[in-house]
Amino acid sequence: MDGSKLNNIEKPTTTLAIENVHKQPFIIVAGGAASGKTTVCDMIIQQLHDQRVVLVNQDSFYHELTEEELATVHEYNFDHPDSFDTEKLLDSMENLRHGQAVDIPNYDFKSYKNSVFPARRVNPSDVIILEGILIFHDPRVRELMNMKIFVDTDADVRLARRIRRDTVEKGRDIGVVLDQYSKFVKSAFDDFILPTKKYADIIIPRGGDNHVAIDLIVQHIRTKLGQHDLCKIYPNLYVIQSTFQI
Ligand code: UZR
Ligand code: MG
Repeated sequence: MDGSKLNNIEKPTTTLAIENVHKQPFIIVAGGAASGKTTVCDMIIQQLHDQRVVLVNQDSFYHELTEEELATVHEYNFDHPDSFDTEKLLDSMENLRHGQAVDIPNYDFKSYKNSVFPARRVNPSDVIILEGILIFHDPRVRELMNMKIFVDTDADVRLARRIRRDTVEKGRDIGVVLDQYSKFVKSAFDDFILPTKKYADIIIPRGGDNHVAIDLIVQHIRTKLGQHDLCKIYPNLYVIQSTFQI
C-alpha cells in the first residue's frame, strides 16, 4: 500500500460518553384547550403521592405582550406556537434533566406579563410532567420526553368547558370567549394541535374521566421508577457508550 496515502488518513479518535442510567421519567401531556390536561396530570400526581413529581405548564412560558400587542389584545393569537418562549422552556427542561433547580416564570393571564409575580423555583424530581396545548409542536421538546400523552376530548365538550372556565373563573365576557374560539382556538386546534396527535405514545379519550388509562399510565411510571431504584441501590452503575470514529 502507498504509505503517503496512509499518512493522509484522518487519525482515529475515540469518544467515550459516560451516561448515568439514573434518568427521570419525563412526561408530556398535550391536547386541545380545556380538554382536561390539568385534570389528567393532577390525577397522575395524586396516584404517585409517594414520589417526587413536578408539574410544569407550557402556559408559564407565554411571551409577555408588548404595549402595541396589549392595545389590540383581542387580535393576539395565544393559540399559535410562536406565542411561547420555547427556547426558555427547553433551557429549563435541560437544567432539570441535569439535576439543577430552575425558576419557572409565573405568567399572569390578566396583565399578560410574567414579571408581576415572582418566578416559581422548581427542583429536580423523580418525575417531571410538562403539559400544554402545543407541547408536542417542537421536535426538541418531544425528544426530551419519554412518555407522550395526548388528551383527546370532543370539541363540544372542550368548548362547553372553556366557556364555563373563562366566564366563571377568569371573569371574561361570553361574547369575547366565543369570538376568540371561532377566530383562533378552533383553527389552532385543527392546524397545530391535532396534527401533533400522531406523536403520542398514549391517547386518552375523555380525559380525566378515563380512570383505566390513568391507572395504566401510573403503573408504567412506577415500573420506570423501579428501574431507577436499581441505580439507587447500585449508585456506581453506569452505561458506557463508545463510538469509534475514523
Ligand atoms: P389550557 N390563554 C388565554 O386565554 N389568555 C392568555 O393570556 C394566554 C392563554 C388561553 C389560550 C389557550 N388561548 O387556548 C388556553 N386563548 O389559554 C390554554 N385564546 O389553556 O391549556 O389550560 O386549556
Ligand atoms: Mg389546564
